[in-house]
Amino acid sequence: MAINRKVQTLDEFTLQQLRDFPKATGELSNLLRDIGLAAKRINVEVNKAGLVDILGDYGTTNIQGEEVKKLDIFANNQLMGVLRHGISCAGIGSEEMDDFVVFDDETSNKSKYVCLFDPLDGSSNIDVNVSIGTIFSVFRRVSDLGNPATEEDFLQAGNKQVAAGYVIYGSSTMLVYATRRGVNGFTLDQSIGEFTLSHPDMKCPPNGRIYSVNHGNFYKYEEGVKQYITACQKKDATSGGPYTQRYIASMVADVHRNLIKGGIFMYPGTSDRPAGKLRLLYECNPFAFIAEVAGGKATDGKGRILDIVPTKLHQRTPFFVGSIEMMEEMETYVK
Ligand code: P6P
Repeated sequence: MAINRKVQTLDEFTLQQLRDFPKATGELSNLLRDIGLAAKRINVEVNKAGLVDILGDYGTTNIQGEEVKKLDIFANNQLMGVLRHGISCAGIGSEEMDDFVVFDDETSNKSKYVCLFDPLDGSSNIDVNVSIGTIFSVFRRVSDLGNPATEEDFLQAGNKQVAAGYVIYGSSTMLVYATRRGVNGFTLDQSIGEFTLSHPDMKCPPNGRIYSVNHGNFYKYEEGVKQYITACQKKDATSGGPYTQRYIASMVADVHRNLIKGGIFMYPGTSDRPAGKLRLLYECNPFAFIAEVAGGKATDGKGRILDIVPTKLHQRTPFFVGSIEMMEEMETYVK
């Protein structure tokens, strides 16, 4: 079978980036390849999830006598494992862990980067077979190399991210990541077990007609949000065509669709949860970075997500992200 030389794998792509930047040490490329490896291992387990009854329920031991870990714990351990044993990451922050984990070994302490991630966002959708995802954010350390990473390395504003991305475990498995140079999407080619460049230089359409929000919370939203949602429902041919509401309560899937087709995703604050539900460091910052590099916009309803200086690992924020013209119209209602 002829090998398709035109298709570039994630490894080849990151190495090419390295060649284009001779001054680069290769640490970021290594880190991204490490994440790609973890994603491939997570993908295998996510695809088996439907077979859990056969393989043994999570939290029990399977027929081999091994403990069957909950998928999000499994995903967390895969990511932490590849990053701890790599040469590019000094520590991590994870949705699954109460506090930061500083690797604190000689090699890790010399590493330039720290990583934050939600190892398996939307995992509650696994048993209904809705696409789920991994979300990650990479910062250059501000603490002295050679010493263990510190909390300041993790609590940086999102505008300091050097890379951010996500993996979507859906009808196909894709890894999408952004650096300041652009957003690129890689689809897992199962025949060679490699992520291959399928969506080069992704751009968020400046406008769109998809709006994504949980209508179940409508009466808990602030007035401006309710007015904008109502305006979305009233769009018709005179305003460029009716909008359509798409929301599958899996952020990676909802935002990925809107990034490709154009649209706006909202998880506003509510009367009972004014800070909303989504986490700043490992859900909103990564998608805000990706959206802005792709030409879109991301705010908390009042200001730029990437300018928020975090104080806590798991802090939440209201979140609006998407096509720039839709975001700007939303902002005329939501102040
Ligand atoms: P709700 C999944 O649990 C998640 O964290 C995001 O992936 C998703 O966008 C959101 O929560 C859905 O929340 O309250 O609408 O069910």
